[in-house]
Amino acid sequence: MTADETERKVEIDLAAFARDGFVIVDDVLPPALFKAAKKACEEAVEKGRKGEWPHRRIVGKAFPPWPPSGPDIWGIQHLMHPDFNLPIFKEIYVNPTLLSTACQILSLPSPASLQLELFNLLINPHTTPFSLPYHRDSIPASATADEEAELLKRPRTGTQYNLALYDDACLIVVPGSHKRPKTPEEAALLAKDDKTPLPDEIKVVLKPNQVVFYENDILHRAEYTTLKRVTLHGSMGMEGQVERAKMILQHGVEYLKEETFADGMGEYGKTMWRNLMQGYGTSGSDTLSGIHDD
Ligand SMILES: O=C(O)CCC(=O)C(=O)O
Repeated sequence: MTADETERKVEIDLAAFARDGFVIVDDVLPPALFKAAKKACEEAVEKGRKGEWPHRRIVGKAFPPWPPSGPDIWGIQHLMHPDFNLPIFKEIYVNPTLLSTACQILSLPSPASLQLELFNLLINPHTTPFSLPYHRDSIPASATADEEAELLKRPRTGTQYNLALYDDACLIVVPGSHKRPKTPEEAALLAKDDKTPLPDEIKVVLKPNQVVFYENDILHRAEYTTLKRVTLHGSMGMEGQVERAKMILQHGVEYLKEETFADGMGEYGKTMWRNLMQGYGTSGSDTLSGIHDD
């Protein structure tokens, strides 16, 4: 039996996901893999902090592209890059609990209908607290309420998650805001200060080895203190999402196109990689995407 046939059955609360825009799942990685993930992340963080790895989220900038250097870092990009030399991240990416949760959210019969996407690490800045403004990942802050309402009707094409290896309370969301435009009160508050607390916002509090899957167009922000944070951040799409595939593969990700990329990722991983490459190779589509290429 291969690793990807040993699917852990986690029934997520889909009604809560639809209502709130996020869902938390416990005990994601088996104990040995969880331990190994922490060790690999220590190495990853060291490479990132020392500047031995150039693909980093730089403090002071919320969204890509990030400059090559800056005062501090809040994330490390492209964990599955062969030059990063930590192949365990590929094993984690195809963890059965993560894949089966994504399938339930996307109403897919099996991980063979998923598209491989990106895998990054979110960490605490070590000297310079930082925060992200309120945003929706695929709708500009400048959109009017009518534009937001229209864009929020698009069918879901993928999903994303934060998998905490240590306690994490950085992500802040307004539950239910993935289904509606900003209220006039929210719009007025954010026009004055895009990092201001909004009514009904909550901190998404994760214990080690808990994952939150969330709608990328939920109104969300984040606050990063210097308290330890080591949280894996991944996304997966639906097979055939050509625009998502193109957005992912457009800049600086030649490594993903290598024939051998999915070696060691099991049958599902290989299929997910092929789905991504087929999507990328397809020209022209009116499919709507819905992610920034983070
Ligand atoms: O740090 C987080 O949990 C949120 C990150 C985020 O909002 C983003 O990358 O768009």
